[in-house]
Amino acid sequence: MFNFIKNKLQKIYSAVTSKLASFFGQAKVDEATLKELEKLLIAADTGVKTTRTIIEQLREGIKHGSIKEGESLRIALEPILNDVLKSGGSPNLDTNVFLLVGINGSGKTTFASKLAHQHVQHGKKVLFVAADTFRAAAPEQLTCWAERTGADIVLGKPNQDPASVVFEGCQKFKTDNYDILIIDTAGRLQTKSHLMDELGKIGRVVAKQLPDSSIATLLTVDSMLGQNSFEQAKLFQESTNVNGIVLTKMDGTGKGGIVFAIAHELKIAIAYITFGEQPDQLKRFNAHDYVHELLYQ
Ligand SMILES: Nc1nc2c(ncn2[C@@H]2O[C@H](COP(=O)(O)OP(=O)(O)O)[C@@H](O)[C@H]2O)c(=O)[nH]1
Ligand SMILES: [Mg+2]
Repeated sequence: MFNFIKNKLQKIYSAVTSKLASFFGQAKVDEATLKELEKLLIAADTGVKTTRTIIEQLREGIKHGSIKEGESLRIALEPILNDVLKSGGSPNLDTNVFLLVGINGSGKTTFASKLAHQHVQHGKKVLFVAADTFRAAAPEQLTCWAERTGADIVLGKPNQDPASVVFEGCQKFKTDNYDILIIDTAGRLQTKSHLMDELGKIGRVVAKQLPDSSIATLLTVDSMLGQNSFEQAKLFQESTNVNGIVLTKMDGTGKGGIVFAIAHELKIAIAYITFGEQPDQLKRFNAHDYVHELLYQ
């Protein structure tokens, strides 16, 4: 299974790493090299701002003589990239309540089921709350996942106030002694104030009903949207206290740079990455491993 996951992730790295390798083989690294590297990073979705930060530090390295040839460029890049990822902080995922937010289609429900699968595998009793009462097909989708993963589910009625479904979910969580609660929400974005109202209400219900629980609010971001996903992510960030990002569909993008742009520009840590539609295609994001794979694979 590990190899399978590794092969899938390989695709994420390959487009960038094979190009990076040609830089690391160079006998001399100068301003022209940095210009080329800058282009590569931007093309890999690293974002203009984040790329500038990285290139600026490399330029200093050349100036001070610590970067002369390809291998020293590689050695210099590792701590620089690690620092970029560190700017997002590190999320506390040792929690028992997960509130999933993000726009429609970003992968909330799929992630919910993967997270449930992981916890069920570890012997936990998992309850889903289908608080997306807006989309007719949403409860069916989650019910189907609940059956596949062995989790239980609390369903809302069509157009029921999502916060009241969450209330029912919290009650069941307490009375039936569940270990993990996963709340799947709708991703409607008509207006910012509507989003804030809805998420605020849900958050207050959870905080009031489960005062002793630790809650992680995770924002799903579709990695295939590249920089376009940032504005949406910012809107959620302003509407609710996001603890971590779930970067979804990493199997669909050959552009591994997006993780740096997210951490650096949104200042939110990446908690998980997902790379397919199967229940086990989910990985806790490890910054050091990610950087190491990019540079040394
Ligand atoms: N390739 C790929 N597709 C994914 C991944 N995660 C979700 N999807 C697909 O993206 C679509 C939207 O996902 P869904 O979980 O329904 O998004 P939601 O609207 O935020 O709940 C579905 O067709 C999923 O199968 C992933 O990691 N990789
Ligand atoms: Mg959904």
